[in-house]
Amino acid sequence: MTAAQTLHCQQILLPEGWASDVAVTIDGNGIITAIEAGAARSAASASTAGPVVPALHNLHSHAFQRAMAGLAEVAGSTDDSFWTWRDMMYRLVGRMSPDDIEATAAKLYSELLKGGFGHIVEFHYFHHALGGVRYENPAETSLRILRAAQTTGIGLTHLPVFYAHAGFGATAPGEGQKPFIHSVDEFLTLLEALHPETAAAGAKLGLAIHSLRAATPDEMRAVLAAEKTGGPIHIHVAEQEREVEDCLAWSSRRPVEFLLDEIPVDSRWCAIHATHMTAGETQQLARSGAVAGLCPATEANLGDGIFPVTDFMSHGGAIGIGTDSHVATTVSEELRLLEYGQRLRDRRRNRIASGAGASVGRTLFDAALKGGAQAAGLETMGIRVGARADLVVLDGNNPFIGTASGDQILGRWLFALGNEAVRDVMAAGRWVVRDGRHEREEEIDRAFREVLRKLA
Ligand code: NGQ
Ligand code: ZN
Repeated sequence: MTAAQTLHCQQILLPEGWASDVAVTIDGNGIITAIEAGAARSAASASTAGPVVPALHNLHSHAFQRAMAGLAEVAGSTDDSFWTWRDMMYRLVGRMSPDDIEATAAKLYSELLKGGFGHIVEFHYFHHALGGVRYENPAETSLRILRAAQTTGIGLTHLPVFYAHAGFGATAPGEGQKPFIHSVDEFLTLLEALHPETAAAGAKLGLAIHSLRAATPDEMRAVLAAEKTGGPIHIHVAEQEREVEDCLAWSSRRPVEFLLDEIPVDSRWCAIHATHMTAGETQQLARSGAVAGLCPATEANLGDGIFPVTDFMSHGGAIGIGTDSHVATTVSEELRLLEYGQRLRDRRRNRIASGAGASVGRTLFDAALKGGAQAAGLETMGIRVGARADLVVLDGNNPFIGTASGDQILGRWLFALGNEAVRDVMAAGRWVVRDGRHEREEEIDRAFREVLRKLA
């Protein structure tokens, strides 16, 4: 609980557009209770140091992978791929303890807040110790994720992941995958145990199926029939061409085609990556109501390919952004790369724009806000009455930001600056980032440094 407060914002991005001289009132629970236009500065308890935009939702994260970010950029052979990276990932971070996972997640979440994210959707599959050895509490590592979110103040949608096999046709998991594996019953027990825990932590609960590789259709149906989260459902799908080939060999259908045929995919769903689709699949996925969960920096880093954003959006498809393996941790980097991928493919400019005269930055930002909130299972989003006060204050002292108005502000931040444009971040009514520093940065760094020393 914090005290109720009223913030005066000289420029602010509201759901209906940019507005000036707006007073935002936030109650002691961090919920916006009033938004008043034409307000005088003197009526507010504080004023912001620059333009205010809503914090975005980060719809895809494997927090523990932040510990190895930047360390896999060494050639193993001339044929390094997603699959060789994955082996390296199992090796480098597969032996992390619950303490290590919590410290790494806290570091990551503090960085994400500084990058302009106010909410994280954690796709959590690291359930057990090395070799698949069970912890005394089956929810141990999930609880560490909840704690890390509370430490940093970021909003959380927790998605425990069902993972059972190495590949199509229920092949046995490799040694490196054993810390991720559940039977259907074990998984449902975990979900059940997490209902009260997530509620107590103020987090949302949903679930994920790791991929069509990791779960059989029967297992997926059993999990979906029994789960009672009411939250979002995420799945990795068609990220790599080899997954498409393997899926075709196994089922004579492509992954997205198979998923949409076999499972009732709707707006509760988020298809992570969905990189490799035919035009027909793109249209069908858009029409299903599912969000496409795009992670542009990781997709570039892993050599995945380019998602058909322009096509997908032209069919009404919803998109959101995630930072996945966390080689990038900022809103600006992800949105910029998302647009640049389309430009590099088309050899044209300004691809993701809602029409002539539309700002690319604004189109990207609005789309990621809407799709991100949907994929996080939140009913409300943006700066409006009833929503959580998750606000980003851009730096009015920065000459680029201070002289810009309206959508130019997003253009400057997303295409020409980066985190130096982000000054203060409020999460649920609390200033967790001030002047580019997280309020608990020192203790978070101390614990994280220990993890890195141990893993080295
Ligand atoms: C993951 N990551 O689960 O962490 C995956 C790699 C897999 C990304 N796809 C492992 N970026 O898909 O099997
Ligand atoms: Zn992922």
